[in-house]
Amino acid sequence: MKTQVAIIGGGPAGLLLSHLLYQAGVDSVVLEHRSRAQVEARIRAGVLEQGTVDLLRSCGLGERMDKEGHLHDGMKIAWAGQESFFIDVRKHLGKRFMAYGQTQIQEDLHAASDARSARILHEAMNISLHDVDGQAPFVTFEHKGRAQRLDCEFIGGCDGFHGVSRKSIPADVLREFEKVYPFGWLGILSETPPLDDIVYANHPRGFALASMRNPMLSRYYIQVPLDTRLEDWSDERFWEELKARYPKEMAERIVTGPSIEKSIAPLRSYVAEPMRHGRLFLAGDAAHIVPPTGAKGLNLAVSDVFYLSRALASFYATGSAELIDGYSDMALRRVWASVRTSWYLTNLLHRFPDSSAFDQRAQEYELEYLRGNPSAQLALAEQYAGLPFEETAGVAATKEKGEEA
Ligand code: RFL
Ligand code: PHB
Repeated sequence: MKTQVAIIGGGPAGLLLSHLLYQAGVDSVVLEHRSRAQVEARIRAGVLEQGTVDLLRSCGLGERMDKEGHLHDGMKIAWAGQESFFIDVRKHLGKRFMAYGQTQIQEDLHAASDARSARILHEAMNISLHDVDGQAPFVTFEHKGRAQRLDCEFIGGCDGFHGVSRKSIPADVLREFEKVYPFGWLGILSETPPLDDIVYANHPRGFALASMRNPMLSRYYIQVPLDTRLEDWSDERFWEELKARYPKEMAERIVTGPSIEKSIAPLRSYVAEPMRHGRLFLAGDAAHIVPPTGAKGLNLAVSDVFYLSRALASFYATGSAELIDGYSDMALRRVWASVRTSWYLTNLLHRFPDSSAFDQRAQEYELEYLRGNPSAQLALAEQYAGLPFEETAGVAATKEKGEEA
């Protein structure tokens, strides 16, 4: 087989990359090692930044999101015994968020790939990347019991944190930055009406989060120790613990019901630099992981893929490698901004098992400062909203010209 861009991983990053490249007239093949049903069954992200929403709309993937998604203006923070406060992103920045599940985005991406008969090979096993730093990279794998080879000009490594792409970059080239947190999140999905807002809670019993997918689907999380076993958490126990972590009037408004999904995710910050080696480009969780506290992971995957598709499209249209050469630095600027925000919110909102009385007081005063200080709220709103996508010199100049005219 032959293509211009081989894409490893058919999650949101890989499929969106293939979609955007198609719209720019660039051919790609996606290799995904799981089945389509397994990929669609993942329950993960739910909060989309305005930049992500705008991009999905502009590339024709916004129709169902606009019908089924729920727009909201910011997030609330509550902590023990105190009034909650609202970080009003819409008021400060004119930006909004969309509650729309990653599961639905994945379905939308599959539907769009079906409509253009995209080449997506599910259950492609033992994928291996070759000559990524040469002129003619290729990928070998097994599909339906047959050994296959895919020749290509570029490789998009979109195969998540545990994929093979990042591991194909030599150890003396790759720099890794990592922080592992001493707790995880136990999350449930329940067919019950959610609270009106996304509410992050800091409580002596641990962090909690109330979120939503639609008016009859709620998503809740609680901080748990790393050795927590799912089977020890009945729905009843979950609801009781969740409510105990919210102020009384909020707890009373939480509508409980049977869970339709329950899972535990450990929390980690990780960044790999650079995000490019030769003709291999990493995007999404393959290059970086953030703790879910800032709801940034999927949004970063989308901005990486936007930058990468634009760079590859520009290369094929003009022969210029300028954007390709700038990809890693440009993507990493946005990545580190979100990594920092997620780390800050994780520190602000969780109870750390080894924190001292000093750490605890400092955290409480940080919350107090945020609650009473509009400038601090504006700064947090800017970070929570995510940085705007960077324009390229060419695009900016054309826009300026248009504005002058
Ligand atoms: P994915 O989704 O992991 O997809 C990678 C794909 O690659 C495949 N793969 C391979 N294919 C071929 N060969 C191999 N060797 C392969 N190894 C892996 C996998 O099967 C998979 O299909 O990465 P991608 O596309 O970069 O997307 C990233 C997002 O999934 C992730 O960042 C978000 O889910 C993070 N996240 C959130 N992000 C947000 O922006 N907003 C949120 O509200 C939000 N909430 C969350 C989250 C992640 C969570 N968990 C479970 C970690 C909440 C949670 C609980
Ligand atoms: C979610 O709805 O799954 C969600 C919301 C906010 C976060 C993380 C996850 O910070």
